[in-house]
Amino acid sequence: MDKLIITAALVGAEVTREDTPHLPVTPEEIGKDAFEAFQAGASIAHIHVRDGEGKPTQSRELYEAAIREIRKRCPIIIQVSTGGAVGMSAEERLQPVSLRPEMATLTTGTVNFGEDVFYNPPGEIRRFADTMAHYGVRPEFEIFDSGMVHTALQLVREKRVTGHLHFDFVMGLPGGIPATARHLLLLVDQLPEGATWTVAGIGRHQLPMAALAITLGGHVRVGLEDNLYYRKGELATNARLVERIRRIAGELEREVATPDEARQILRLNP
Ligand code: KMH
Ligand code: ZN
Repeated sequence: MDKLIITAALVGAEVTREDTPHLPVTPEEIGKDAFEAFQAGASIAHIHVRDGEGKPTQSRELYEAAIREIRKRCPIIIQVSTGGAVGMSAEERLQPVSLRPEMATLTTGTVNFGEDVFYNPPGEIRRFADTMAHYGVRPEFEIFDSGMVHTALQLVREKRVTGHLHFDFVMGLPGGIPATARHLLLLVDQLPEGATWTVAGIGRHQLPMAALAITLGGHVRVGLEDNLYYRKGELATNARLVERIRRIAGELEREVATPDEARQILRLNP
């Protein structure tokens, strides 16, 4: 089994400072949280950025600033969001890709997102894939429901995505695929030989889905983007969520990957 890649989803687009005082919002705060997550065992930082009022934005400049703050502190793999927030245009969402980060997310379908719709029609999905290929950025497929795996593999057949394939299963979002062992196996069974996968359980599903992924040979995403609580009634920090996964992995005798080891597992360019 490969060493375990822990992704820290530090900030997201939906959670606010009113929800938790631990949410990093400024580029400097994002840099510090990425460093603490790295120290706790994370090898990938999945980032969004916020404007001066704490609202989600896909501003290239703010991503550049956040990436600079992370880079000066640690060698963690930086994965920018192209999901942004619901309602943003493709143009807006694609802005950080031109910074040529090592990775970016690529959602391969439309999904109800709570009471909203996270809109990803086929033509835009192709455009996202082509833009990432153009800038040499490795996509991580964001899979919110099972048909999205099929669409991701269609991009591979069309040679829009080449090289190693890595999937993130976002499970337990209202409107998306439920967070159960059965649904996870359904997703994993659809993957081609050699592909890697990680699980992002939403809310209270984060911990049990992470434990399943560790034992099944997958990878784990945790962080405040997906879950605010360490346990019922107790707010989490990004570092504590990562640290707990490292501890559980240790008990299960699964070693945790450094960023460079994660680069090898994901066949990212050195
Ligand atoms: N904020 C969601 C609408 C991603 O980062 O690529 C989309 C999202 C996925 O968070
Ligand atoms: Zn995200």
